[in-house]
Order: sequence, then structure tokens, then C-alpha cells
Amino acid sequence: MSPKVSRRNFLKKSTAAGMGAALISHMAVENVMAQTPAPPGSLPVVISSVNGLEAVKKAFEMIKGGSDPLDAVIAGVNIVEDDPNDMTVGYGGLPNEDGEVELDASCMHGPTCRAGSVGALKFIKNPSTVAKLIMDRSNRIMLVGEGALKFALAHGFKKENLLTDKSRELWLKWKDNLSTHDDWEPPHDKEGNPITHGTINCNAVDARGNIAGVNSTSGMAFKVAGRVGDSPIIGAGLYVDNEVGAAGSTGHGEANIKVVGAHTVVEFMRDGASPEEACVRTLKRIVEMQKKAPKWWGELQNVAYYAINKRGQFGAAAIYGETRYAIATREGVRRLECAYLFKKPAGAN
Ligand code: SD4
Repeated sequence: MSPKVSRRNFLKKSTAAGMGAALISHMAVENVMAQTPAPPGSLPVVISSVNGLEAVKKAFEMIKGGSDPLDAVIAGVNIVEDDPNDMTVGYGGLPNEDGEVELDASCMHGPTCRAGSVGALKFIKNPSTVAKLIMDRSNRIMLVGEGALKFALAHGFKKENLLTDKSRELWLKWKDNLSTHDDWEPPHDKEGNPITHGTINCNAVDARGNIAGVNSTSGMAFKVAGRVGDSPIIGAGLYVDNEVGAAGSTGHGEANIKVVGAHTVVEFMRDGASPEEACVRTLKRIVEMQKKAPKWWGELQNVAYYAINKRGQFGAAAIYGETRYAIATREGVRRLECAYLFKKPAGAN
């Protein structure tokens, strides 16, 4: 019996019996998700944003080899953080308005219900590993700025210049063309397309149904110094519940923070929605909220969610079409199209 069907039946009864029974129905749904075994051969599964093809491949192999799912997704994400050609993650990430690279990251380990996160971290190219270190070596969740750097250095991380020639050139070009109307102008690739979804979110479920996730980014290009986005905020950029699933985001962080997106996706899945449906429903909340905000406060920029559940079902959705994601299953590693709310308008990022 699918979680959806059993929930519907249960809800019928709970409506008749009132609030107490409704509470029980919620618990019953959780139990269905946790207790219905994944179909044979459907696990492990690793999902990520489009730039994570190598990351999902690495994480999948590691999980198959017996690694913990969090170690696996962090090893996968480290590949993208180390890559100077990915200009919105780690080394080579686009800097803030002062020309300094400030990184945000978070991680969650489902089986032990722990989380770690780091905001506005300078000089360390693997913020996801620092987030895990905070999780492993302290009883805190989030460290930012100077304190986060001190913590990383004390644990043997190397201080490095993260600005590459390429990212410095783009920053200088942005500065040269700055006008009084500019807030955030996305950089463009060689073909003139805006570079947007460079942040990486990667989530995995292993063969035993244990779940983990990570999110890592250099944030919005040329952001105000000290600006922290959604990526390191547990519940917004990333959320994992070992009984249900995991979700994470890329895109316009401020819009996502307001709907506590990753947590909302997981809660929709807990209530029986498929991963894709849960992502779509959360994006609709963003659209509703952005409609009510004054125009200058935030236009509708793209946001995407990537979700998996405990049974190895997966899905992703974006506000605008032509957004893709990466997936690794027993059928192989590939990129797929996200579901979307609107066709991508010309020039949209
Ligand atoms: C942020 N969500 O800092 C990140 C940026 C991003 O595609 O994902 N860009 O708001």
C-alpha cells in the first residue's frame, strides 16, 4: 500500500474522530515511510544540482563501497569545491563586492540527527568539510566569519587565496560597469548566458535507508560583504530527516529562506507527496510570497530544489524551465530536467 493511499484512509477516520486522531494519522504516515521497504535495487540514490555529475558519481561509488552517506556526499562536493572552473563554489568562486571570496556551507547526518554549518568563511576552499568538522568536533551547529576561520585553522586547514585570475577579471569587469541601479548582476559565461546555478546541493540515501545531505556555495556573485545566503541555514538550504528524506536548494537564497524551503519540502514528503511534488509545492509558496513583496525587494529569480526520500524515489523542480539536475542510481549517472513552474523567460537567470 502506498503512503498516499494509507494516509487518505487514515485521514478519513481522523476527521471523524477529531484532533487526537489527526495527530495519530500524522504519526502513521511517518511510520509508513519508515517501514515500507524500498523496492529491491532502488538504493542507493544520490541527487545533486546540475554541476554535481562528478559528485554524484563519486558519492554513489563510495556508498556502494560501504562509506557513510555523509562522508560520501562531502567527498563528492569536495571535487566541485576544488574545481576552479566552477565559479560559484569553493576555489575560484566569484567574490563579494570587495573582491573577497566568502563561502557558505552546511551538512546534515540523518542517522545521528546532527548538523553543521559555516557562513561567510574566507580562505578555506572546502567549507563543506569545515561544516562537518563543526558537527563532529563541537556541540554547536553554525560558525561564521572570523570564528569559523579560526576553528578551521586550529583543525589543520590551510589558508589559501581562493580568487583565481578568471574570477578576479569578472569581478573587475563588474566593478567597471557598476551603476547606481545595480544590486546583483549575474556574471556571464563565454556564450553570454548568465552563470547562476553553481551552488552545489548533494543528497544521498544508502542501501540501509540512511540519509545525508550537503550544500556548498560562494553565494550570490558580488554580494554585500558579510551577506549569508540560504545554503548554510539548516531548514532553508538543506534539511535531512532520516525517517523521511532529504532536500536542498540552489538559486535565490533570500526567497528560499522565507519559505524555509528544504524543511518544507521534507515536510510535504512526510505527508505523502512525491519528491517532485514536494519541490513544486514549496516553489509555489515562494511565488506567492514574492508576489506580495515590493518589487524593489526581490524579483522572481530562479530557485531549484532537489529531493530524495527514504525509499530512493527522487525528484527536482525549479521556478523556471531549462534547469537540470544530476542523479546517480543503479541505472547509471545522468542529468535530467527539473519540473518547473514557468517557461524560462529570455534573459532570466
Ligand atoms: C545563495 N543559494 O547564496 C545561493 C546562491 C545560489 O545559484 O544557489 N546560486 O543565495
